[in-house]
Amino acid sequence: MTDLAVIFDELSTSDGGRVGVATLNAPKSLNALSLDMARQLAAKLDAWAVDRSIVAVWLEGAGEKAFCAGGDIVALYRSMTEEGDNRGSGRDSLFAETYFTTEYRLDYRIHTYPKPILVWGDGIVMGGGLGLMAGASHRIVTETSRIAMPEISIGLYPDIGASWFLNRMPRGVGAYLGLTGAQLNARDALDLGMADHFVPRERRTALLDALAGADYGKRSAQELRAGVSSALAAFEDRSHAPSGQVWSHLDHLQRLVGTADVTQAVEAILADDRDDAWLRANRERLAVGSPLSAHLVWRMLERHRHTSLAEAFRDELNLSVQCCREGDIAEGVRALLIDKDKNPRWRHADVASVPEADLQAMMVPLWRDDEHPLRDLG
Ligand code: QUE
Repeated sequence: MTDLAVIFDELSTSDGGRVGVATLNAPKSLNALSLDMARQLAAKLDAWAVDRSIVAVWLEGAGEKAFCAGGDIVALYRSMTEEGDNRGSGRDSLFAETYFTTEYRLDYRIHTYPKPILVWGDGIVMGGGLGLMAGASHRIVTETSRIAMPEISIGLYPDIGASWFLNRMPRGVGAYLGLTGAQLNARDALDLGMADHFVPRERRTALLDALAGADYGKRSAQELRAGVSSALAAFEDRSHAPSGQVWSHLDHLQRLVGTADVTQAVEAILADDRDDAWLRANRERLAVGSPLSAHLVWRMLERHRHTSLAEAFRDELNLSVQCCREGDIAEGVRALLIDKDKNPRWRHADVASVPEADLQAMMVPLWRDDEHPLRDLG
């Protein structure tokens, strides 16, 4: 056993190159992305980007259960509630600022990376895990993939670029996923453009062997893509994918959230009595989620309908830090992961009673444009 946060390896290819392999290594916490992991992965991606012999990157999680269950919200919770090592905790939120800045910068790096990045999205891929997968050039899902943006349950909102990518799904679907934390399977992820390939999980090793045996030509960006694509083509087998939930319910979901405001959308989802296990689980998650978060889901999707990915990340950094300063997140993490009483006492009784002034306060800019920690993105 090793206690490295991320395990790095390099697979030799038959044409003299190497595939960089990065394994998130915290299986007991479902590979939740710690600040250490994010820093190490970012540094290695920088090195691999300029290393001529590296033809592609493979990113996966250790263990059988998860690629990555999300961010390190336990560390975030500690920084909000404890004195000591996380100096500048509490309202100064120095840890939160550092954590989210590092995470979003890494996510953005993956979106704009100059070489192919394959993500093996097996098992749980949620929140911060989806942030790592969303921007990769080759997003692979399997029979066990479970993908979601579950932040409403902890008093956060879909961050990690979701303000941008949830806006690129069929109208209303992003809002529904954010409000309910609905879980997508491999078929849904392919349908919604969140995954590119389905590969049965028992073919992982064979696929890695094929990547090592592929021809990457003279290493132009196009030849690297061609090498990866030719290796993947032989393993894609969508006949093994489960049947999806979203496409079959699309008209229904769009009717539920096709309302003038978030209060009506939430009322419509909660009042729905369609007898379907997936829809019911989504209603139940929304019913106990943070009312403030429901508003933030809706508002961020409105704000970022036409902005760039970089602008979305900058705005998310602002809002995520504000969520730590005055939102519901400490209480949400306490109830779900610390005390595990599953009984969060949110700041507001329901979605209808969240005052506009409270939302405005969350959206107050924390930095001047030329001092924003992510000012250099884009
Ligand atoms: C919403 C989230 C997260 C979550 C649950 C939510 C999240 C996250 C984890 C998580 C799960 C298991 C672990 C762990 C963290 O759960 O981001 O360390 O062992 O990381 O409802 O956003």
